[in-house]
Amino acid sequence: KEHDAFPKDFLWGSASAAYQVEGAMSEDGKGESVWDRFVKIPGKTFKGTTGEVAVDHYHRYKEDVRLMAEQGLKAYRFSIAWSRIIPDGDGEVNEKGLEFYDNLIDELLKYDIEPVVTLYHWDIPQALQDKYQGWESRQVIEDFTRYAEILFKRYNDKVNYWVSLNEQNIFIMLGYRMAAHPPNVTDEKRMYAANHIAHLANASVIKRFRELGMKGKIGPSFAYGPTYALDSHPLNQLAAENNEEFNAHLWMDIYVRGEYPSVVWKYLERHDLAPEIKPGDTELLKAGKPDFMGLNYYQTATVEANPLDGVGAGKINTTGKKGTSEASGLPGLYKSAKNPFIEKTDWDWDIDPTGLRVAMRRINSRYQLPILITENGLGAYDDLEEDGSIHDDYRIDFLRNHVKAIQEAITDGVEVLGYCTWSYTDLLSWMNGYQKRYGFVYVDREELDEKELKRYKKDSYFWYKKVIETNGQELD
Ligand code: GCO
Repeated sequence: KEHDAFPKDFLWGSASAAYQVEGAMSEDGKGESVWDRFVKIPGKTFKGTTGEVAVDHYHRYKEDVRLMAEQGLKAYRFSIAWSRIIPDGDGEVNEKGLEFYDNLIDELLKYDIEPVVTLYHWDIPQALQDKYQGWESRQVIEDFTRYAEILFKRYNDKVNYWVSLNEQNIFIMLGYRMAAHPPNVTDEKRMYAANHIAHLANASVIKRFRELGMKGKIGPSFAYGPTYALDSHPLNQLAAENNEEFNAHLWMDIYVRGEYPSVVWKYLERHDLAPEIKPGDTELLKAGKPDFMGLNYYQTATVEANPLDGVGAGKINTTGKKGTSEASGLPGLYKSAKNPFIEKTDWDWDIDPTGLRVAMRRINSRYQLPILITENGLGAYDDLEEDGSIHDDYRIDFLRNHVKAIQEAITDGVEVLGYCTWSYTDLLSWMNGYQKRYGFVYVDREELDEKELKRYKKDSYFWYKKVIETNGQELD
């Protein structure tokens, strides 16, 4: 046999995030989040799009779950909005907010769909940003842990898979280095300080999970794509090593071992960028070891050497135009390069299924943890035909090749718990508005005036249905 089969209880899933789907921005007592505020700054999102209505999942969750059930979906990953549960972040609990997630979870369980619950998908309450600068204050560790504990206690009987922080690397780098996410900062020192505190908060929540004797499993979702060197020039190979240290090990080593990778730590010290380590920090970090590594995989990175006076962080393109992305890097360490062997998406992202296999093997051999693929998918323009069909064969190709790569990684000996595609329905792409579509289910936002937001099944919906039915045997 050329390949191992997918495990019997493999979680064929799909994913979303509160801000990107729910809408109902200030309904039922929800507080303001940093994203509700940030999108009002001109130029930050494509044509100023906001999540005020999003795809109105808050009111249409039953319809969405019914579509999942019809498809045979085994798992649905979604995030809980902190500002629905505790509107000001550290005060009164909002029972109405909890009720929404009670209902969503019960609806999923009714159809035997495993809920995978993300505690934090980038939407910290604005009140905590105003009060103490959010992730920059150690007070957030206690407040985030209290919030998590409320959810742990409420859903221990119903939820088996928990995600702590979603893509800490992304919200930290885009928030504090590139000013492309809240809190709209470009300051390396503040970035590493906030990142350290986010690590402590992540560990604290996992430690509390253990103390409470929770029955499920918990881990972070990490945005990882392996790095390739542009070519075999030793300095370019070194740049690839640097990129892995600064963009992957800096997070995953701390999650799993509670320790900064030495290359990064020495660099931070030399450049006066090191965060303050207080007594007890290392113990806390070591007590936060996850049960699995959640992997969000979209693309690989290709890099080459970057001189000391070379390119820096670069800019993020929210114009919706292809080909306007520029090189970015860290001076003296690495800079991005164009990989001549790899095709691109409509948004200039590399399409590289082999990179997923490499990612899984690297995580497996460096950390020896099972992997839950918490995101993978293709953002593209889709066309709704007159008869209500959407022929997204490019998405089917993309997903098929990635599922094959997972099967190959399983054959290589990697333990994989499941695969959540990004995303279930079309949703708001944080910076790219609604034109960048990821879903199995098309949402017609043209009808927004009438608040129609009608759902249509794409061809990929039916393709994935068959994949699930055959437990990954039939991919064509
Ligand atoms: C986008 C992004 C997101 C992320 C997700 C990360 O286009 O905005 O691709 O949808 O993938 O939120 O966890």
